[in-house]
Amino acid sequence: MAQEAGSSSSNGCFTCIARVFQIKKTFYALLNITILCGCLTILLLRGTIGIRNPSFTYTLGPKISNWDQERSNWLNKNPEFPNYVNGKARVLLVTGSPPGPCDAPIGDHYLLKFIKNKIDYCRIHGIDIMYNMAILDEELAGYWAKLPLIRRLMLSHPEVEWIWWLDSDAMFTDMIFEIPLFKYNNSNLVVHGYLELFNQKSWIALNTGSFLLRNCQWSLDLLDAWAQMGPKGPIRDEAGKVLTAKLKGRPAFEADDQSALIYLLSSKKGQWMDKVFLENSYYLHGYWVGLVDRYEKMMEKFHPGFGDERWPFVTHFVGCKPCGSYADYAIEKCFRSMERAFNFT
Ligand SMILES: [Mn+2]
Repeated sequence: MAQEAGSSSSNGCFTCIARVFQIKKTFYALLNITILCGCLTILLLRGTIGIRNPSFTYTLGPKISNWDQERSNWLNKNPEFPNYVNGKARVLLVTGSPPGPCDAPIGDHYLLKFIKNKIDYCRIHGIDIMYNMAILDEELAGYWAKLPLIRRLMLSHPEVEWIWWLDSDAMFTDMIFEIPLFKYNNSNLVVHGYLELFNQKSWIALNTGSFLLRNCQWSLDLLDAWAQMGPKGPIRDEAGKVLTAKLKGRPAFEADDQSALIYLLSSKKGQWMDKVFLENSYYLHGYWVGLVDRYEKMMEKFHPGFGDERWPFVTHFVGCKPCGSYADYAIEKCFRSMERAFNFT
């Protein structure tokens, strides 16, 4: 006891210093935790309120650079899911509409007719079909939504050789015609378009309402490059100004996926165009104005199976926005024409 008491008193000062040291250590530890918490809070807030460093480029997802090899490995390991069945490439038709109801009930009625028409065509021709209503990326809403969707489908379906995007406002008007896929053995993107207009940088040189994209690394790279103008807000608004300035005939509005693709392909021709097939020998996309009024004449002279001006493969109601409350054309004319196309088929 005495020993202990003595020791305690003789070491009093040392205990004091040790205690102060201990308090300091605790203080610094707490300070560290506070700073760490502060940093985490700032990071979280940045994410929540969406502050972005403009020097960061937008990404559709983690960078993938060896997809061709990975996909080929997968196909070798899963022979029950081949990308070619009886010599025919496996095609997945992808379409979609917003998750909510249309502004008017008649819009939903026509969306139903459009999807019925697509299901019929796909069933007859052995094509897989996928209808998307989910929002996959808040940044890429509206007409940009197809990009993250296509990317995701490519990665989750290595057995699919071609993804075929078809707008919800497009319908098959030739149920017999088949896409001549053999023509595209050396291409990765097939889109309805005209080289002459493309060389003039016309904003209607090609149409992204209907296009085929091969499931490969090239396509993932294209989607990444293509998506750069998509994020909504200042990026999309500013990009819209660039596109209107650079593309012939383009009205002033925010960046859209079609203009962005034309701009990307024409400004980097050497990088992309050797794998792009501009198709116009049949209507992969057919502009409805000028087609719907000729159906009777077509029926007099021709029959389905041509896919071209004699019997258009796809009739696309560009500008009609069946699900929205405004349209470029009188909405009455749109719905009347859709009904005609539906019955023509
Ligand atoms: Mn469309």
